[in-house]
Amino acid sequence: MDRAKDCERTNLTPVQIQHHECCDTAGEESISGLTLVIPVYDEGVSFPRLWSEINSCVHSKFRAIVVYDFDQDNTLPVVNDIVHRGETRIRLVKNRIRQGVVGAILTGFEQVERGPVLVVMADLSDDLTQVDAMLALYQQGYQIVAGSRYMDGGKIIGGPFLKQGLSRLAGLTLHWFRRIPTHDATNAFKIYDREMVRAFSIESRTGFELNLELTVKAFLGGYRITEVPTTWRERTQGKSRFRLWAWLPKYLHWYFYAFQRKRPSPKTHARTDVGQTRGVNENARSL
Ligand SMILES: Nc1nc2c(ncn2[C@@H]2O[C@H](COP(=O)(O)OP(=O)(O)OP(=O)(O)O)[C@@H](O)[C@H]2O)c(=O)[nH]1
Ligand SMILES: [Mg+2]
Repeated sequence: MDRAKDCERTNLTPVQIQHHECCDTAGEESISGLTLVIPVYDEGVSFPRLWSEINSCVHSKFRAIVVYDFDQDNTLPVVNDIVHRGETRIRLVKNRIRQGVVGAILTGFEQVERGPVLVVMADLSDDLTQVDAMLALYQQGYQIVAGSRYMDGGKIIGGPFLKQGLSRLAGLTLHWFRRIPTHDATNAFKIYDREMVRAFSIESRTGFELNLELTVKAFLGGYRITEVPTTWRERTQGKSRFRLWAWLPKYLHWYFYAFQRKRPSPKTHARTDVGQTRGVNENARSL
């Protein structure tokens, strides 16, 4: 399945599109534009197709920050090649927090002053056809817009049975029994409001439980969360670095953490860039 083909576009080629739509330079802070944070670990084979899908599917103004851990990573020459061909919206940044995907994602967040940040996996798993719709919801005032595999219209193609089963179970039970406003709290593919993330003291250190931590803290803090249906597909190239058994206790920690009392309190929750949300959640506080 090639998502680039799914995305309706004009008859521009990706290269033409880059020049046609380009507005931000990657080196500048974008106040309102979307920033894609893409952690990579040897994704050189997948990256050209990822970039082509981004160009075909994302019609909104964006810039991309690709975060790598080590200088020999085979994604680097591929991204450098894209840059040398004149692309100004993409930037390579070395993980400066801690080896591993959490440090990489947080390094990406650090590059952004404010506005929407979308975490995108480089393994072609995420549904880029939904990015514009997700951004539209962010602009309506949601601080998390989750890609959701487990709501009506969402889908999973492939992937290990046990991992998907646990993730579905967690997402659905958090929605049904805790009323978290997404069916897919564990999904990495989410837009986060940068200022909201800054209000949290992040405890995840190594694994993808970071997604659950951020969602649970946002929920408990009274931030606005919504979701759009997305299709997730298993990677066909490269190697998964997901460590189910090592990370499971951390997932469980954040799962049960969600059942504590909500603690909204002042100040942190009003998005100052969206008139309609200004003043909402005035009782929120940092978690
Ligand atoms: N910088 C950095 N990126 C990483 C690291 N581990 C994984 N990534 C990237 O994070 C994204 C997701 O990694 P995967 O290993 O596929 O993990 P996953 O998507 O949760 O797991 P699967 O469902 O098995 O595919 C990919 O873009 C990886 O290249 C890491 O240690 N450092
Ligand atoms: Mg993956």
